[in-house]
Amino acid sequence: MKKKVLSVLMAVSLTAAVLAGCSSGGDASTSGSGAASGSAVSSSDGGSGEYALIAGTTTPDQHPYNLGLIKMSELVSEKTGGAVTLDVFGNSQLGNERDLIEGLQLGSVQVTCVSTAPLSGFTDTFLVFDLPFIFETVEQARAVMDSEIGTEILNSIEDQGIKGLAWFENGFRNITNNVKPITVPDDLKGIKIRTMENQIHMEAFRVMGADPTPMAMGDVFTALQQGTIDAQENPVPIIETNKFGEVQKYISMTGHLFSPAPVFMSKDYYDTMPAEYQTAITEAAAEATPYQREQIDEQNVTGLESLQQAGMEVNEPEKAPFQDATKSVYDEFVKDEAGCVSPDIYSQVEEIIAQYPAQ
Ligand code: EAX
Repeated sequence: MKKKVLSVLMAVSLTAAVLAGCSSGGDASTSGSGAASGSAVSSSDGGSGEYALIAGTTTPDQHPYNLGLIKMSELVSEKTGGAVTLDVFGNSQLGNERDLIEGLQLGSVQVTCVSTAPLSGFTDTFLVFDLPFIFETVEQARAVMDSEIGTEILNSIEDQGIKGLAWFENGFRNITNNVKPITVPDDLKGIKIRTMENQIHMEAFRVMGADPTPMAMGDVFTALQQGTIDAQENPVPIIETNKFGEVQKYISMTGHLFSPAPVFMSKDYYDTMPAEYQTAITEAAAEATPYQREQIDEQNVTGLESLQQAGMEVNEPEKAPFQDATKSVYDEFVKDEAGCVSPDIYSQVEEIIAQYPAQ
């Protein structure tokens, strides 16, 4: 009973604090997602369990991150007879992705699902996923996430209090902007593009002549609306569920990066739970994964249709010129140095990719 009260109280106070902060323009309503801020979505009857877990994401309620976590919530409640529940707070209500990762360490949130890019502030082991065009197909990406090295990477930051539970997915990232269709790298010259806080992503856009601006997700809709940035890059489900079609004219299907989306849990909290509940949580996360990836596959199609219906102009540029233009990033960032991709991890990932040649 004590644990439940504590985690809910912390979440409520954190939400109140974040909402106060959010009123400075970063709150859910300005992200165009339209979802009410301060609202949790879950299958539980409001955390009546002995262990009431709080999950935070930056994504709207209808995004597959949240749908996957709700599926996980249903499964874990079922497996524990309601003793363990999971409430999901989307739309950056509990902070941006860096805040959420830190929240796991501080104990203010117990679960999150984030892109790997912001992890560059905590560790280098996930950086391999930030190399432009390292994956050409989702099959290659899934093979790596579900491999031994993928599991090693997922579990690589337990010493920082962050336990990996599963590899959900964000997907292949595409560029939206208000200036012109992006058909060749030169079209990016001078384009002010929002990126995640990741040194490799920023360099990839810099070498193509763009002007990368790292920014928290909760501020992107307003920045696009006000024209302080011209562009952003994300998978279709993120673009559609955040209603970026309302403030962006063009979407260019560059597929320049693939974002995996690890589900993490606070290791301190996990370690306090009875073994049977720990098993229930790890099983629920694993069993929710195929469903979550199906939702990404589906929204990649339905989301693009609705963006086109909303008036966005879609173009599919040849990838080769962009691959050639960003090759230098590999020389700069695959080396045995801090802030770089470990050559050992890189070669293990490349070995797996080679087993799944793109058609
Ligand atoms: O992880 O910040 C981003 O662009 C991410 O793709 C999003 O928050 C989901």
